[in-house]
Amino acid sequence: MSALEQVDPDVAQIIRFEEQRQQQVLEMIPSENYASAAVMEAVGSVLTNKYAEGYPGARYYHGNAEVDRVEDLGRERAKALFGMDHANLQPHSGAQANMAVYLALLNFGDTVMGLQLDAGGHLTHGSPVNASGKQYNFVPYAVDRETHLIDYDVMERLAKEHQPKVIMTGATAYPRLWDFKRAREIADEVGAILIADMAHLAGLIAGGAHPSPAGLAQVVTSSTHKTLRGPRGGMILCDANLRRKIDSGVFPGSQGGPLMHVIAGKAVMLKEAATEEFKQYAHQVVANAKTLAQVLLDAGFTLVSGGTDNHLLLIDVTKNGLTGVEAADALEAAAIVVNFNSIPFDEHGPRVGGGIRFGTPAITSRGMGEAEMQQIGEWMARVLRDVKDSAEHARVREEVLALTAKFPARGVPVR
Ligand code: DSN
Repeated sequence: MSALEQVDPDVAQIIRFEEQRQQQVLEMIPSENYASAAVMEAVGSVLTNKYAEGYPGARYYHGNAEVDRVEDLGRERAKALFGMDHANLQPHSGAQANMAVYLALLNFGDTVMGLQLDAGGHLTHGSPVNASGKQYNFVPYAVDRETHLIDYDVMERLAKEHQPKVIMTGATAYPRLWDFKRAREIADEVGAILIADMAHLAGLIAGGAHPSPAGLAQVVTSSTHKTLRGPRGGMILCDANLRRKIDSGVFPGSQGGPLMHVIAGKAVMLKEAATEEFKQYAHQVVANAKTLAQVLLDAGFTLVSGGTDNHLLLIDVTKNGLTGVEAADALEAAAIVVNFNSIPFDEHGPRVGGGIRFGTPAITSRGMGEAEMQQIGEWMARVLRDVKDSAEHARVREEVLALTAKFPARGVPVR
């Protein structure tokens, strides 16, 4: 019996059930993935016991020789992997990373540009319900109504009109490539700093499957658990001249003691992400998403932007007479887990959504390829044909479980 089972059988049982769920379903929320057993071992280590406010070599506590080494190792790996001058691995999440960067670079009330929420932007890119939208004057840019692509001419016009101090690029629900070069040119024209929030793309960028913002964005923020497959957390990379400001925006600006066990997990993830195997995974994620897009287009679905260049897809389910919630509920009954999501110019609120968002990172981590994508696209079509046909959902579920049994989920213990 494990220590956890002995001390707290209730929590132990919940974890066992969640292990089973993660093994059984097709996990297709594009921001989720399977961290490796090595990453989880580091995160579950005694490093959780250590207070280490400050940075390596300049802490406010003693006894930090070992945690200094692990944070330095991780920072060096992050700089090498992403080709940036400086790395800060302390943000507790991607959202914390963004807020720390704003604090470092802006005064309250300053103007910032970010992608509008229903066009795929993140809450911390200026949503009025988020502290970012309350503390700073965000001017949103959107996507083109027809193509659903970011219109850089509009971004340029808005930048000239509003003179932002910072332009935020990156998204949570944008299925196409970012043109960081063009964004930097626009930022330079108005004297703004360019930030790339690469949370969704970090693994693709590390593996060479999406253009890198390095050398273009002066600051890059990210979470570490999406395509990058690390522990849940955040990080910031920046040019050398911004190092002091960015570090102080994190600590003491917006965080206290760093989570050293999670930083150790990030260091492990950064080693894994520098391997040839990771490059193959990153390219396979994109190839799988493109195959899935084609199957769904052939089945008559309407995809936001008409397809994908990265790891994620959005179906406009209003074209099928559905809301995002109805579609996501039906798919979950068939063990296909996606999330409901706003789509560009959505008329539903964000708690309902006119679309579903899904992607291929986690299923690619299990070793699935294009043959499985063909099958998954057909299952999705069968489920969405009639979201009330629970007998059909149950049939698809059985087929899904037969498939997932053949592809062990990375890092999930089989008991
Ligand atoms: N909630 C994350 C996502 O799912 O994309 C972004 O922080």
